[in-house]
Amino acid sequence: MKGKKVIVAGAGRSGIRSTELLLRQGAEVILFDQNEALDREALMKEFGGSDHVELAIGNLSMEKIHAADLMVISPGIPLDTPFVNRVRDAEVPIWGEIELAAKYNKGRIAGITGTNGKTTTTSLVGAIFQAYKPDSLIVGNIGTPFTQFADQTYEGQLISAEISPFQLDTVYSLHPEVSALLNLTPDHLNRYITFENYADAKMKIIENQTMEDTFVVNYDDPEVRKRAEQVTNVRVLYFSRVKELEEGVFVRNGWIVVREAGKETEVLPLSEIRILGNHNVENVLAAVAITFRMGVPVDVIRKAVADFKGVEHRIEYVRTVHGVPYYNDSKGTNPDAAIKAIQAMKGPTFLIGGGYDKHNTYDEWIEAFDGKVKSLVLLGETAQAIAECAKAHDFLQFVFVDTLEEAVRFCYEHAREGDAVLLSPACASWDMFKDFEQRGTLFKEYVNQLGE
Ligand code: UMA
Repeated sequence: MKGKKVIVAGAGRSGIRSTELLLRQGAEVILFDQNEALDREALMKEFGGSDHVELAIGNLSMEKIHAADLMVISPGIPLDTPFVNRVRDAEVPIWGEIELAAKYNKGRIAGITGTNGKTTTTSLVGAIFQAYKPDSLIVGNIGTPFTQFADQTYEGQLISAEISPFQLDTVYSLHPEVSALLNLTPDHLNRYITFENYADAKMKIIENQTMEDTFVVNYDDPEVRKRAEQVTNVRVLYFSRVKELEEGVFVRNGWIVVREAGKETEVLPLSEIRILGNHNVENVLAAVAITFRMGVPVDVIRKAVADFKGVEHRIEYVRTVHGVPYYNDSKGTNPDAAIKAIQAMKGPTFLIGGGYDKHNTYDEWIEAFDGKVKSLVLLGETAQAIAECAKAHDFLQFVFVDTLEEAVRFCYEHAREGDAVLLSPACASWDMFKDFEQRGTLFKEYVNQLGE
């Protein structure tokens, strides 16, 4: 990279870490962001006033595009954005942030994708790795860009990486030793238009794998299994929550069992798992399959799984006020994830939903309410569309609010002892918040401010 001119598109987490990596490698960087409101001074401070980085905010000139050797793009920037088309037309190569990381990585990657459960599984795999080798890394869509560490990794280092489809769109040389596809249901259709395009993006995770490598696959998900059956370049290792498999990882008599080449290993009883719901059993099965295949000893896997308490913003218990428990499931950013959360609720629930419009449909989510939702508190861009859908399903107990704080207050005033309050929006957060983490953190703040 020495002396190369690189445009980094997007000055969020990925862009900043990519810029730092490129500077370490001797490149000249133009950091470009379309948001005119960005604080230039604060941004430059990130790079210690380096002379090798220049900011381009708002607009990227053709002159700069033509002078560039490469553009590294952040995952949140759609690939059909006009400036990206101009870069492509100028025949400047476009790498995603993960591609840049993959070029420098020396470690052994477990790459995890899927519509839901990615973050929990990536965290759990990372926790198991770290219990085995403390300097193992947890990176990717989970919030820590891979570029932050990629050029400092060493041979044999274990890396648990959550990879989103946006990231997979722009990788060419990523080569996980073990990849995993947890499940596939429609999501991000505003960007992919069809489910097929979205599924194709996810399948890119195995593109560079060989028969030496492993593709861990959810046997119980028909969309995933259908695609895995066509795969010829990599060994497939199935896991199933409901079926005893001839080969693979499954549950028998309340125990997680690995069966390979006629040999069986009992890993741990389900009773030791602390995270709630069937979907989390699937996440544990995936994590067991991944770490077992990567050579982590079974006793280490068992202890790390039993110690794992779950992830922030996933059906996360916040606090009980007046006998009403509050749960933060801000990561319920699509109907399928939100269905898992409502299924995990045991009694009457005040459900806070709505947000950024990803062009999803809400019918299945509303059907999954199953008589448990006492009141649906709606906010954000999709509030009206969800209300229309609710009416079509004869569910009329909804109210509209303007802010998340107002939603919390409404629940506080109306919920009675024995009810629960759940923020699980079934939508992304980008209409009102920076990201789902900010939405979840604010929710917790509002809940923690409620009087006894
Ligand atoms: N920007 C533009 N033009 C655009 C769009 C964005 O200039 O058309 C600029 C914005 O002004 C902003 C920057 O790009 O300054 C944001 O870049 P980004 O959206 O790629 O965000 P990052 O902070 O780099 O975060 C990204 C992931 N975000 C997205 O994929 C949208 C984070 O996943 C990830 O944790 C982080 O990289 C580290 O790898 C978040 C996410 O919501 C959590 N992911 C989606 C999901 O899980 O469903 C895919």
